[in-house]
Amino acid sequence: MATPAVPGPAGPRGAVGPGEGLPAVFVTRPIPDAARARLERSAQVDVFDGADAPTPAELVSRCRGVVGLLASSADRVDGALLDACPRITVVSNLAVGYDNVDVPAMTRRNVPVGNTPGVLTDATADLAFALVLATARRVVEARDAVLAGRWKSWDPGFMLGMELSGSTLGILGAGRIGRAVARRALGFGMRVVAWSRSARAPLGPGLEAVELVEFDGLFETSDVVSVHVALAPSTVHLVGVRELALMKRSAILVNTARGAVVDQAALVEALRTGSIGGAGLDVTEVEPIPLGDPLLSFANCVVLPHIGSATTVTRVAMAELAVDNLLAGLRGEVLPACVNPEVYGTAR
Ligand code: 8YV
Repeated sequence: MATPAVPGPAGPRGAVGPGEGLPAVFVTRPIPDAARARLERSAQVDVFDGADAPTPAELVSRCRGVVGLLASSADRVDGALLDACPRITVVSNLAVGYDNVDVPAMTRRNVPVGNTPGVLTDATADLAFALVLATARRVVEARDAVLAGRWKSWDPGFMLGMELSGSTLGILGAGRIGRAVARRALGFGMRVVAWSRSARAPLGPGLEAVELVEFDGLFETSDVVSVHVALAPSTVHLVGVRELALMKRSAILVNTARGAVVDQAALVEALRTGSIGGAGLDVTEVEPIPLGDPLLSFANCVVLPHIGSATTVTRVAMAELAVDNLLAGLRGEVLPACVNPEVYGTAR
């Protein structure tokens, strides 16, 4: 972990040296004890312990004077925050996604940004597949039927769903998590197709059977479309009216990436008109989703509270990597997982 410092032309701003006392950091959500204890050995740690994430005003007020920020995807980290809190030298995001961080604004101020790639791949892929199974086999609807006393007798036509074996799974975005979902789908006897802007076939060991297809073709041929692209300006509403219209009437949309990749109003309309078969969502455009949201009114739509990485093992690993990133930044070293390595003046 002792990566040598590689300062850029200007160097990461304001790195704290030994002998100046422990640097102050703000952690926006409670993190597992071992990671917190490790951080406390090298920093004065202020952990936000509110029931919800800090409001933007709370974030600014708690970040005044700190040099390190450990944020979650619920926190908007932008140029205005850094201007209000100019001592911040490093931002560590407790997530692989970093759409909540204005990275160009951080880079302009020479602030490295860390994320947590790799450690949450399997947990998130498992959850995506849980949504595939839940929607294809109507698990939540069936449980609700039991609780509501609608299980009267064994009925050969009751709660019929989609047979996964032999069906086609379309992976939208063939990064780490998309490929991990593809592996699971192959294990279930599914045909797997994938669309990616950058990946080339084969997608990796064990994925030789995955066929790369055109964007429209993915929607037209898949029985289940699973979304795995990062949220960026180019992917906002990547799945909209047009793409939903391309899908089979029986097909299911699963999203464990970011809510805004899917045009939620268009999805509501597709579910309302029955132009697709169902949806399984771990993420929504507004989180938490308001209780009156129309998405929550469809029996064939399962909405989860953004729990893709929510296993104990994974959350510990995420916190450890986020702390590694934060500590490296405080020391002026290259972050182990840095999304804007250009702050060091060298591409990595
Ligand atoms: C996090 C995630 O739980 O890593 C991501 O990008 O979406 C989840 O693993 C969440 O973003 C908390 O920061």
